Amino acid sequence: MNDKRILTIQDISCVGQCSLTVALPILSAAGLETAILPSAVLSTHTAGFTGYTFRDLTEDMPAIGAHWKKEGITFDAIYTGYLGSARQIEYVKKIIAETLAAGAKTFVDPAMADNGKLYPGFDAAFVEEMKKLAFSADFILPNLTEAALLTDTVYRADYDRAYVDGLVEKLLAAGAKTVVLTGVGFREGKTGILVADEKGEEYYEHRRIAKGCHGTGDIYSSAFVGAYLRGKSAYEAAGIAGEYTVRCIEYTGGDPDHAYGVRFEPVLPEYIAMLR
Ligand code: PXL
Repeated sequence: MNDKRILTIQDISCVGQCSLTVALPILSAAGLETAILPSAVLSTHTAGFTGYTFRDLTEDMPAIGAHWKKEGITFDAIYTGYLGSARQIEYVKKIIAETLAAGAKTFVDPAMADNGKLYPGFDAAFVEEMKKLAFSADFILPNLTEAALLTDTVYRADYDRAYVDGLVEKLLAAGAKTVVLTGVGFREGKTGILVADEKGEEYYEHRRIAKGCHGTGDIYSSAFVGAYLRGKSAYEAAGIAGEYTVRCIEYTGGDPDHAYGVRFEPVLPEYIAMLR
């Protein structure tokens, strides 16, 4: 395997096991040199904590991008997650345009919403900017709420196959190349991932742990990107990331003292084994 260098752009939530504190170790475990561009620094993530600090790093981005351009730095893949502001997305697109190596892939997790609701601090203007970034990427990894927002579709907690297929069709029609739609379950006790592109779709089903856990979207996306860049197909990477995420949730075991995230670290050896 050639060593690959990936850039990931998402926030630093200092405490809370999400975003960069999850992406860096998982991408490293996949054997990738990982460069980072923090979109914001928060004392904790915004789900379940109150009074967190939030420093938006939008203003730092143009100079960081200009320095990388001057140094001739390029990346073999770029993966974006939680971003700090709608305005920042313009800078992110410029940095991608200037630093993406020839033939390199982009992955956009439009981390902005879940369970039918935008995360605190995001609004319709952010969604409009996110559409531009998402629909220019090689891979988008939305959950059902994000897919509904990106396609101006009413979110339905109670959905059927026709609703999900409608979301996927709209995402592809809007310009998405490969859609990795997460948290799609059609049967009791099961959830899964729908991988779709213009050639068709494949569904990977796995067991569903009843308790919703925070940070699992970031674990999933990071594990997917790592597996894909290690040479797995999109469908294989979707399955590996799904299994790894479920194992992390199982390992955490619903511990009430650990409600802010999942214990993904001790399960990394299983992820590495799945990559072989
Ligand atoms: O896991 C997504 C995420 C990332 N970063 C921050 C968040 C969230 C979800 O709430 O608050 C700061």
